[in-house]
Amino acid sequence: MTYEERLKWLKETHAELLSKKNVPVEGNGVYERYENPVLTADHAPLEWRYDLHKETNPYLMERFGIHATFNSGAIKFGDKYILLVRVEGADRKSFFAVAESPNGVDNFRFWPRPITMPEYGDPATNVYDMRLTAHEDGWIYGIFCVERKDKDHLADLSAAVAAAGVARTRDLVNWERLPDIVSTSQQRNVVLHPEFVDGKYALYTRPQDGFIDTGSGKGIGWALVDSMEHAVIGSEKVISRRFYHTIKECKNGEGPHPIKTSKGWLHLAHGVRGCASGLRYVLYMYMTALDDPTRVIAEPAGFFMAPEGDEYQGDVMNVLFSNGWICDPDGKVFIYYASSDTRMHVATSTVDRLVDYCLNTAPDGLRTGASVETLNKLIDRNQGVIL
Ligand code: M1P
Repeated sequence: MTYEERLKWLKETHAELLSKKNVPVEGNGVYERYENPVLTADHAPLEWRYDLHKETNPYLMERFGIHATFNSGAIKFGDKYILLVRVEGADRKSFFAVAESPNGVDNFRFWPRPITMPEYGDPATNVYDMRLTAHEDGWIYGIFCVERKDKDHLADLSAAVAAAGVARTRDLVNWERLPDIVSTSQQRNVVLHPEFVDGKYALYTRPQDGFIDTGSGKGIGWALVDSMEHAVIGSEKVISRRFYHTIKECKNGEGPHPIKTSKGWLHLAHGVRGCASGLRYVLYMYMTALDDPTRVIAEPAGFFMAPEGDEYQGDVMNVLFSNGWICDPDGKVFIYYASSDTRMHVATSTVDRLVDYCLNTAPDGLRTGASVETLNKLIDRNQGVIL
């Protein structure tokens, strides 16, 4: 192709991808997955990827490779559905960028530039997985993982340290960076609860012994801090515990901040278990009490969503991960999830259906006999119903 032909082809295929209509697919009654991913690396603007000057780029080659668009925070901003996307370049570095859609399920378009996130302390090697919280103090906070080289193990090129970075904004363009959260352990998947609790900011935490291993960290924790300007995690209470032979045997982590409902706080989280092909990441749900957000009142057994079809494949196989959802005033819930650290998808449900799922799905009995007992109760109940 000539330069001109290539440019025409690039513009047409990009425009076609961005305006592709998305449709729901009927499923298990709890939620509907949508047919197409809502964001892929190919959605990145052409101006980010190409030098569009024929004199300096006669072959119209990509000059900045975008590899993946995944693990996105989400928020309704005005009437727009916003994803705060983890964009990963071919160089393995992640950065944040905003994409907006008029309807939450298709036509996502990136804002012209990525976010220039101010540094705090030792500049980060990588930043990712931002959770957005419009807090009742009036700010929109973003908490994200900050990865730095582990300077105590310089010879080990994979040794890194994870901390929770904090920034706040009012417009999603200009960000005020606040000090990283101080914690005695490494932290990832830290999420800010939207309301004050006992006059303090409340954090969902995920203490971990190393950069990858949660080790002695027993699950998703909860900590109250006096200020987000100098957040210091003191004591952590484990609220969603890991268990042997469950979908969260190895690790878990809070997803987006929970949704407040009349029956309790609705939580979305990820659980990780090991298998012969590596780690398997799935999504699960639980609910906590309105008068005490640390008290679990329901937790359905097993996964809420697990990879299906093409979702299994990508940069890191067998992974579903969610750090963003949006609840509309009419109770419709847009669940944004990434598959295999590669692309973003959406599934929709309602607050009523998700609460019903949590309150009426049996918990994990933690042994096979208990599962069979649960199944038999359902079969008994259905006796006499003709299909
Ligand atoms: O590769 C799967 C996920 O691994 C990490 O999640 P966790 O800390 O729970 O193990 C993160 O790096 C996440 O971004 C990634 O999707």
